[in-house]
Amino acid sequence: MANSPSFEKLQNEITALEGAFKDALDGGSNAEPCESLRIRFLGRKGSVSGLFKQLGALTETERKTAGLQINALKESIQSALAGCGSSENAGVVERTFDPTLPGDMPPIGRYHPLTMLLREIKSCFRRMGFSVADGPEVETEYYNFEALNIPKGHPAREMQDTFFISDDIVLRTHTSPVQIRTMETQKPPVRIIAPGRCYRKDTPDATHSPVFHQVEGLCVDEGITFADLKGVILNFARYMFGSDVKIRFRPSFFPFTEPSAEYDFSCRFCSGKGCSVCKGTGWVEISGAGMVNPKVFDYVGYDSEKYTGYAFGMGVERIAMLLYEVHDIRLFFENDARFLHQF
Ligand code: FA5
Repeated sequence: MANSPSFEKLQNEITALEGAFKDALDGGSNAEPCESLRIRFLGRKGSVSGLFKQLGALTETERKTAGLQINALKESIQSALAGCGSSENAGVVERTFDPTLPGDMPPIGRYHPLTMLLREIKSCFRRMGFSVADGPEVETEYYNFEALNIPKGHPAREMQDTFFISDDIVLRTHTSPVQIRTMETQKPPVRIIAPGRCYRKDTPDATHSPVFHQVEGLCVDEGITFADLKGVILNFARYMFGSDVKIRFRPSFFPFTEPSAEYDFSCRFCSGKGCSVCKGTGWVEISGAGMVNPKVFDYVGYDSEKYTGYAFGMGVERIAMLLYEVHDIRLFFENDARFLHQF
């Protein structure tokens, strides 16, 4: 026998009420206080009670079926609201855990751009047969100055404004002391780089920081010439910046090299036209360099008649500025995550 229209209508209302309760429960930020839900659905004049009132219009069989359905719905609403209001959230329906939602990703760290660059530099020089040496950042005056042919009172000490820890202990002003420490413990041939932090009382500006990094290079053997130095630096420049980069050597002075030079790389920002990074010159100073002064060989007991060598000390931040197109060295040390996350 076909169901009566009242039964069909009631069936639709039961289904609709089920949906309405589920929506009210999943209300997100608009979550309704549970007391209000209880009144709305289970109260004396609430929706469930409204369904029960319609049973009188049905046949006996229909009434049995629909009565069971409404009771089942009432129980499921009651159990969903059970315990609601007893939590600290003052009556808001407690959210159920949904394992299908994507999780909250914790912020992920990354390597500092200078760390990545130092790795690249080491990799480049390893390929050219250099090994990596290390030395202390808190250094004696002997290694930082004396053994590099910079005796007390020598004007060259003024070239590097020094942080003194005590009379004869300093924060190293350059990585050159590692040259001495290496030669003291190793016989030629020597071919090392020594990356590390250096400290100077330089006033911070766009290209100077009181803490910065250098990569020292030292190569000593029989028959080493300035041409070997130029070849290695050109190779390094091309590895880092591609075949278009230009390098230039300018005469300079360091007490521990003779002859001495400084070398520059062409400015990538302005392609050599002149800008604030290269201070209008088209070139960025990268490093001091030269042939190891025989007097330094005397300090470490190398035979300066037999051996020659070259050395260089590059500023790592200057290379990073050129490579990553960063206009101000201070950005590398401010640890602003917005800056660091770009690399
Ligand atoms: C020296 O420190 C020598 N020891 C380099 C050297 C090694 C010469 C071996 C010969 C043989 P200088 O003071 O010029 O040289 O510094 C070398 C490089 O370090 C500079 O070219 C620059 O790139 C970088 N540098 C120096 N001071 C700072 C600073 N305050 N901030 C950032 N980079 C700096």
